[in-house]
Amino acid sequence: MVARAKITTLTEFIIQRQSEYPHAKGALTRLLNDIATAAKIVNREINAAGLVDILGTAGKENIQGEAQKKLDVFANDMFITALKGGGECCAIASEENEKVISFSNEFSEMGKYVVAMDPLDGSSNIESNVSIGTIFSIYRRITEVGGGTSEDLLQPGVNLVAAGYVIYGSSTMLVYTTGKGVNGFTLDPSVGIFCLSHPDMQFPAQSKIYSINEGNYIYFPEGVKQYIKYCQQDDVSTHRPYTSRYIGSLVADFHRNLIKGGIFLYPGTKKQPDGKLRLLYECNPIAFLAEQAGGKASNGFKRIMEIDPETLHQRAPFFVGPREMVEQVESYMQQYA
Ligand code: P6P
Repeated sequence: MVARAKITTLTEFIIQRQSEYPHAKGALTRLLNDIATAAKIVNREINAAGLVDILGTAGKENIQGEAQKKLDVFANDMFITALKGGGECCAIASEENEKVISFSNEFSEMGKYVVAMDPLDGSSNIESNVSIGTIFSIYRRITEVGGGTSEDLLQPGVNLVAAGYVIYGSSTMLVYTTGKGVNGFTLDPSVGIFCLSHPDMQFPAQSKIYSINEGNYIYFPEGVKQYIKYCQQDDVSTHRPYTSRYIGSLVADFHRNLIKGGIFLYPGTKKQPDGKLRLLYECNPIAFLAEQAGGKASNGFKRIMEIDPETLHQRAPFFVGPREMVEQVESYMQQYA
């Protein structure tokens, strides 16, 4: 009889880890499970999306008889519904909503947490079947009573309680941290359970990938241009020239870099001085994961997680990956500032 390796499910893992937080009463556990539940529903729709296109008339109306929703709106609705129904979250900031979504029903007002999320990042890639993702981050609320407000959400990344992403790719994975390392769970679609598949994720010791949209080269700051030249120099002792890899989907690019080793860069440009990525629900959660995996995240001059957000959707130049690679970019940015 071949002994079957013990599978640790996401729920078991969260509960096991909850015991490490003496003050925890299970609320964060339930909140993380609410997010995982919504992710499974979104995953099912994403996998079916292509079929709707291929089969034409199929999916003309979804099971509720509603017109097929755009996937990112569908994903947004799913996460909002799950978080509102779970009672642990009193407000959400979403890439899809201009203002804070405050839950002022008596059930959710008691929620101790708020969530900043990008429900379906990179959704423009869905028709080309490129991996896309959900990015989430969790803060403790600051206000005492009532539905959450923007005050609860406009917190620096250093205040994060938890952060993670779901990548909808060749397999669907949920990767998250609560500040005690990074762990990855792969969805077994046959039973709808996330199983621990990547314990204690760390950037590899040697990294040789750089990810940047070089189509914007002429608009990059000089420090970034110099760094790209550095990546392309021939120096065996530092594994250069590096390999260039860019998917154009933040979660997919970051996940590959975390597994294989590499830096992701989305700098500010002459056209967009603060870059494209949003501090609250793209940069901060990815930065938290990167730091917990032994890496670093910077805007070129300052630790991303120490930036005090002023508005919900503010952008930030973003350099994230192994510590030494990010520090190399920072040195060029500061030298050519
Ligand atoms: P560009 C996707 O639209 C996204 O928000 C991120 O997922 C991705 O990293 C970035 O934009 C890609 O932007 O300008 O290179 O197409």
